[in-house]
Amino acid sequence: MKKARWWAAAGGVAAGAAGVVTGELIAAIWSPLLSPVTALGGAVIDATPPPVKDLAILLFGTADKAVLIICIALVAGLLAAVAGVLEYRRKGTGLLLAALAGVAGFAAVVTRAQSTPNAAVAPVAAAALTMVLLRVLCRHLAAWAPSTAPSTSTTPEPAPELTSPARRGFLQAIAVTGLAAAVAGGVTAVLRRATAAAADFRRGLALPAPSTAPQPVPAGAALDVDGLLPLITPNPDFYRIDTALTIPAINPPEWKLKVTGMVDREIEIDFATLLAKPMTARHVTIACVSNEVGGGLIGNALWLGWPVRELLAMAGPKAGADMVLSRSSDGWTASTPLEALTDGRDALLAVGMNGEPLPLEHGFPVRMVVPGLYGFVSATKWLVELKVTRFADDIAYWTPRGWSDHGPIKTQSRIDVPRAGRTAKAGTVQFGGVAWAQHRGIERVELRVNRGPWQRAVLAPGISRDTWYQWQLGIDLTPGEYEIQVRATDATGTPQTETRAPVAPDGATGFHTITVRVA
Ligand SMILES: Nc1nc2c(c(=O)[nH]1)N[C@H]1C(S)=C(S)[C@@H](COP(=O)(O)O)O[C@H]1N2
Ligand SMILES: [Mo]
Repeated sequence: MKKARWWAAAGGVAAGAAGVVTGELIAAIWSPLLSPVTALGGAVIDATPPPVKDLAILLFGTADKAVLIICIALVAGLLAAVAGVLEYRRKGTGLLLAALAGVAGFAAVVTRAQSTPNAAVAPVAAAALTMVLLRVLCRHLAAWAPSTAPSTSTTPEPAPELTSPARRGFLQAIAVTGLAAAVAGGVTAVLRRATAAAADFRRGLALPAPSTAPQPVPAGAALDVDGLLPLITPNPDFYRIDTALTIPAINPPEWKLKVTGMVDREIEIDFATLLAKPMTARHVTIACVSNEVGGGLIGNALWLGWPVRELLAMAGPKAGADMVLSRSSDGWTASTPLEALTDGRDALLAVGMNGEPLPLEHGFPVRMVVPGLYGFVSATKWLVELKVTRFADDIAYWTPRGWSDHGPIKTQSRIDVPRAGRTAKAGTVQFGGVAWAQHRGIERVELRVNRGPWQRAVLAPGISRDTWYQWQLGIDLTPGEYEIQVRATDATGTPQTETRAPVAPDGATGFHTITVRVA
């Protein structure tokens, strides 16, 4: 039946639309700065020769982006229709086309400058869903109108039974698919509107220059060892941890920070007032309590912000208060010792990260950064309230869930070079990595081979005691397999704990241990 081909095309379009829209929805929730469609659009723009670009701007003016999206939608729709027909004719061929489209989306996403690991999920999910729906729809269609090889059959195709259950099955399947696509599209549009407002404001935001300049990075702080991670972590590579299913989108003109609780006067400041305060720039390495020994949930950035102690001083904490419960716009809370916010360390109401406004996923427009404390008790993103209180009276998000109410960062060290399990060349094998004990500083890093004597590594100067330090050591090794361990000693002279402890309730301990094969 000829009409079946049209139905197959329609099925392809429905499956493709549901897949693409679901991908956009996942991106809106999970990686709001980069969706598969915007990534493809960006890739197309980059690949367009300048004369064509100029022509497009001449023809469409500021509508050029909308025209591009419409073109992408038309091409995608056409491809989806073809995929539907192919899949109906021959099982697997339409799926292959959908998979190829998924690969294109994936490639576009991962090669964009603003790409993050999160962003790669959406195109994969979109392609997978499209393939599943395509197969389901084609199965229903085949039950209703079995496809026949075009020329091998001499008998005319039997006329499809218009009221058959198979027909109803197909029409229901295609209707449900279309409806799901429409609902997902609606939700995406709502999320996008909020995110777009925040993202637009962020793009246009010029951060003030710091009144208190950052500590200079000492010469030699970044060691020249192949494979070491950068001393300052670029924003796209910065680890992200939070409980937010959708990244809160806060438009700064609507943002306020309240100071409440045990204070002489409750106060409230808005974003413009905050930005007008004298800003401090500081390198601080923040870390997650859930970081396993040797793990990557740690990053070092240059933060720009107003010291929390100044805002607290304006409110006047009452005697007896010992904790500040900071709250995010989505209700998450952290319990920070009042002392850590007032003892002169650079605890900041941060608005900038590595020279740009905070990325949305890192707490735009304002977050806390407190040197020396794990993020779960200090680094509140999308900050909206500071409640001055007592540990005896208030409880933070993670505390009833098996985690401590206090969280000073434990001294730790990590071997990044050579990668675990790699084979090294016999001779002098280069080892390198990082060590951290925020707000105490690192005095020494040592390595040992097969539990032999500790050998002192070259320790690079840290930017400050609030940041991590790089280290390196060359060790002569003959062919064989070795166990290498690292240990750091903080600047108070206390070596890191050898006893292994799990991440809960207040941070892992133990020596990072790797096996190196030397050949
Ligand atoms: N609003 C909010 N802020 C939060 C969290 C959260 O779940 N919600 N998680 C905290 C934890 S556990 C850590 S380790 C840091 C991580 O900050 P990052 O995602 O910018 O690296 O944010 C902290 N701030
Ligand atoms: Mo964390």
